[in-house]
Amino acid sequence: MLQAVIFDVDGTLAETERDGHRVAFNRAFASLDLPYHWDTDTYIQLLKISGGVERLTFYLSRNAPTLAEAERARLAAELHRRKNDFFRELIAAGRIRPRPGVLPLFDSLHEEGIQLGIATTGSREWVTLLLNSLLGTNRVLHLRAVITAGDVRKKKPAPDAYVHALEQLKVTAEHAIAIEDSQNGLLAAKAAGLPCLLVRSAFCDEPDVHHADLAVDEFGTPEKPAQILWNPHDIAVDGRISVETLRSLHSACSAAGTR
Ligand code: XBP
Ligand code: MG
Repeated sequence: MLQAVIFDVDGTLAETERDGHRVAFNRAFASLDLPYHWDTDTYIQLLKISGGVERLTFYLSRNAPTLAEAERARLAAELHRRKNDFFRELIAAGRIRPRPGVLPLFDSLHEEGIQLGIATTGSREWVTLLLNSLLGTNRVLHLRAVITAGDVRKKKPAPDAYVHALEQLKVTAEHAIAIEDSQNGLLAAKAAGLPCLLVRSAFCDEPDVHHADLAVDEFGTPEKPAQILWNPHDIAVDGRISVETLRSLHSACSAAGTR
């Protein structure tokens, strides 16, 4: 029986990479008068690297090769701190909105008594503010687990965030589903033994949707029904991802022994 659903944050709850992080990284570069700018194509490739600090360190190693390692680490940390300041400003300005259809699903899951959790590679420095902005304080109170980058040793695609979320929810992987938007997230959920719904995000480069147990382009609304990208269990998706969709997906995965 489905007992818990664990949501990813970036790209899943909201298009934060498109509307937030990339904009904030570029503002951080400008604030230090650095000659760097991450356009969409560059950022989509850099998103293959989990973690903002790791992304910056990689980029600086390629674009500022003469920097000593210690100086590169200091600059990456300073840029990441500034990025998070700018990202929090964007959140406070209401520039980050929930993906269409995600809040009705969140509410239905809670009404059905299914536990709700968060597993993100993002930093708690902004996750708490973003969750309150996207979900509202009442829905945040329904969250029984919020795992962020600082709570785990290894970031996605390692399974750590999902393993930790299951522990906090006191649920085993057999009784839960993960909802993700990207290749790294999908691999992390599968490595933790979870069936995974992929709601592909705007900045997600061609993920191998075939790792997902069900993949759609959006959560779906009456105005913009969900389009199926991959459906190996032949789950009925009537234009949107509902509690019934997730229960059917969970049952099919349990029956097929796929997790
Ligand atoms: C996505 C990430 C994060 C964000 C940036 O996390 O990889 O690194 O891109 O956040 P998820 P930070 O999809 O797992 O929510 O700068 O705080 O790392
Ligand atoms: Mg994500």
